[in-house]
Amino acid sequence: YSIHRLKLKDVHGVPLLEPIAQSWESISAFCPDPSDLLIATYPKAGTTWTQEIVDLLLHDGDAEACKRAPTIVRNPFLEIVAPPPVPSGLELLSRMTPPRVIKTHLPIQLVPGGFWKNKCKVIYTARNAKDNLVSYYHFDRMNLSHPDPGPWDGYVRKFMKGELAWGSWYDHVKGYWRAKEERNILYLFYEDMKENPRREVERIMRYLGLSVPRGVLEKIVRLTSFEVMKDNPMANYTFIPNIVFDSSVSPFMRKGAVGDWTTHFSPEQTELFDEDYARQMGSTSIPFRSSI
Ligand code: PPS
Repeated sequence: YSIHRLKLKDVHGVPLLEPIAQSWESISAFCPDPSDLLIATYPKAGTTWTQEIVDLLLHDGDAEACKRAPTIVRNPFLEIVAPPPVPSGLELLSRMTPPRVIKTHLPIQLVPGGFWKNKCKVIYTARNAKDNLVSYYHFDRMNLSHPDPGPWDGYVRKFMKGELAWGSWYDHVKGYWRAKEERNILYLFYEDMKENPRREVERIMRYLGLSVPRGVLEKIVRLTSFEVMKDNPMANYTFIPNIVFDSSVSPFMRKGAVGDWTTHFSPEQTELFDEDYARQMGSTSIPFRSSI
């Protein structure tokens, strides 16, 4: 098959990859089981990391069990419609029996209503805007099925305007934040996971109603470190051929760090971004680290 950079298409005001927009009716009609768990993120906020922690918690820290298949096969990516070897979400879900762990990048208003009706558990992971942007930039460079990111400066502006696939980062993080009490969403931060992974793994464990021994918890923290996951072929996306994910441009597991934006943003870009950030975030009290 040939790979080409896809276009974006508006779905209820959110730009999505064209094949997703074309299948929107069946995606939005998906009805989960109450036992299914949803892991929701803006792209590049720490999805794969959260997924690996959850899978290990559900398998008592059994590393081999969690190498049964690549992340995207273990946890279907709800809305994705892509050529092989990337399995389309709905197709994969139809072949799996609940309880399932499902990944999505959809902003909260586009999440199929069945998740709320069935009171599914939802874990949301957020990452500070500038690092999230940098990670997305490199991903859009290497993922040859995504729209061309173009030059860095223009990319920063597109991010600010919400013109990237899955739309505005600002609306995304705010949407889940506002709904988190009412819908019992566990809201995590990438920076907290970096700072104290054990504390955050424990939070996830409690949210899922699980209890694993201390030794297992320590093992899960080790197995989900950036260094270990980078070398885990079932977590690092190296199963996707280079004609789709061109790892010579940038690997999927790139840096896994907090604060990499400082090596990308010029002082002018920082100023412009921070001004706009204050405007877009307004009085929202989401505790992103202001020093980042
Ligand atoms: S995706 O495509 O949206 O599912 O990508 P996602 O997994 O959300 O984000 C990829 C970024 O997360 C980093 N990553 C990690 N950081 C720290 N620890 C662990 N274990 C880890 N696993 C993945 C990955 O390196 C990408 O960030 P950058 O900054 O580009 O390195």
